[in-house]
Amino acid sequence: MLRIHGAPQSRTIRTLWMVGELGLSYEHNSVLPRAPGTRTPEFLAMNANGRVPVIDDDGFVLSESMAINMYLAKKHNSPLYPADPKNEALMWQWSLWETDRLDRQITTYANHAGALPEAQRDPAIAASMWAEITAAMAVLDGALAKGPWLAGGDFSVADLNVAGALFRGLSMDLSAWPHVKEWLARCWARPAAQAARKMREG
Ligand SMILES: N[C@@H](CCC(=O)N[C@@H](CS)C(=O)NCC(=O)O)C(=O)O
Repeated sequence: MLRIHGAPQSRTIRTLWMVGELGLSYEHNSVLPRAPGTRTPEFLAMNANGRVPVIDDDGFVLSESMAINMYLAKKHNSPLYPADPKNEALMWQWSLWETDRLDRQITTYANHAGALPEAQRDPAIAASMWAEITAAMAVLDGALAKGPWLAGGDFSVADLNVAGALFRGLSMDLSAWPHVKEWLARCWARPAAQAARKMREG
């Protein structure tokens, strides 16, 4: 049995989207980031970083949301896992790019622009993160101007991983990046994405 650890209000939304695409059944430990449940010896034995998501797939334990999605799609022979080596490499490229250029920047920006208690917010940190985010969004927009999907002719794990990470973009003004805006809407219109979003937002 596949067991998913992590609440949908975390990066686990990416995993929940993927299992929806694959039609997998799973058990869900909907633990929030930094909750006591992520600090137990049992949890830390699965992920010494104490972070979510983590999966336990019949005893095979894996963390890192991007790696989890690649693993699940490949294991289940999903067409979402690019068959062509070049498209597979593009899936890696975009997933690693997102992790490097956007992932932590988005979270840090969201914290310092509003999520943290006011006294803990630092406008300078928010501004520097926003500068990195806008630069990365311009890169993504340029790539999507050349074609509708990031790795080949169809929606794939590359799109799911990057669009999943851009969840907050759904409630942002993306008019400066029209190709990202349209692509993000296409990705999140998928039934599995909608189901994952419903789990997050209720
Ligand atoms: N690169 C990791 C990041 C995981 C991560 O930072 N998860 C956050 C929740 S979205 C977390 O568990 N944070 C707990 C903490 O900071 O202690 C991934 O993509 O899975």
